[in-house]
Amino acid sequence: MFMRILTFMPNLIFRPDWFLPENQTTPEWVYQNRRSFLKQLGIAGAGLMSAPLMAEEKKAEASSTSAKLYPAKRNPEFNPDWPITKEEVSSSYNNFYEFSFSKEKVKDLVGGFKISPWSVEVGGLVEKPVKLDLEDILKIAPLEERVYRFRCVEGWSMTVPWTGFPLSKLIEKLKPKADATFIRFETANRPAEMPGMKGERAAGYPWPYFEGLRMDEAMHPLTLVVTGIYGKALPKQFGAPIRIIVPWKYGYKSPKSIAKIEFVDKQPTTFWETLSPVEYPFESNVNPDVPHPRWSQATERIIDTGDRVKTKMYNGYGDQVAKLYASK
Ligand SMILES: Nc1nc2c(c(=O)[nH]1)N[C@H]1C(S)=C(S)[C@@H](COP(=O)(O)O)O[C@H]1N2
Ligand SMILES: [Mo]
Repeated sequence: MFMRILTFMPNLIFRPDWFLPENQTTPEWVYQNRRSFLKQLGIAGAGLMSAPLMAEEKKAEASSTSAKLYPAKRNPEFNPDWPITKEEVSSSYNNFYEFSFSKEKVKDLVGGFKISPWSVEVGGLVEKPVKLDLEDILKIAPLEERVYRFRCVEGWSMTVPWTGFPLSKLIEKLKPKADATFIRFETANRPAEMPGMKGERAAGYPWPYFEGLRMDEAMHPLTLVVTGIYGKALPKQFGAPIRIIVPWKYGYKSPKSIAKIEFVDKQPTTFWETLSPVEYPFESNVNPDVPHPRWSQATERIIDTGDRVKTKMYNGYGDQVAKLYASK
């Protein structure tokens, strides 16, 4: 009986059919509360559930899910020979222009950004457009921890333990159509919560942040959906609650706080490419031999030690990804 009510609730309409039944994930006390609430009102009909109650329930589900998920087991297969960058340093040196143009300030400006509840809208060339709640996404595949190197186009780098799962697992669930050759991501567009989107300088940027990948790049086993770092849920400055990580490309190809995913049949434009196609082309694989028009890419600075080291082709992931670009 109760499950029948659930299926009629408006915010569950978009839940995909592969989503687990609600009662496998909702703490028992939430059920008890909801039942007695209905009893109090003397109703058991469809469509009468109050919105605030649903929001509370989502919050409870989100926090209980999060507590169970982290830390995830580290996958030893992905462990470059570099020391992990100190968390204090990487979490206070963030490119997230929606909040600030200054890397040191981002962490202090994310407080008003609401990351729960969170959903991702999926559309374009896909069998069935859906709106996925974060909790649904977290059930697609087991989370694992992978230590990856990360190289920003500005010439700095870090090595961090991300928690997530291969983007390919999500794409398989979404069933893009055969003519989908690219995937496009869009970051949440919330100027009221993102102070960096306001002001004169911000007005020159094509918000919201958007990025894209070829479908074979998106399906590559190194490409991750990331929801955590350093053994816990992503802090907001790292792109909470869900971002993409593509370790062989410059950092801007790893969009944060994803709100939209679209499958398309033409190479999409990107935020940085729109601003300067010569400096930030669509492909943007890490390559020490191709200088940025304004600086060399031959070396990089490790953000916590300050050491300057040689940049590696494909950021050190050539053995895994060079074949994607072999025809060139
Ligand atoms: N939405 C959004 N995503 C973004 C950015 C941004 O400004 N907005 N900056 C990019 C750049 S340039 C880099 S280097 C990385 C930084 O990620 P980190 O703060 O987790 O190190 O995020 C990328 N993703
Ligand atoms: Mo970057």
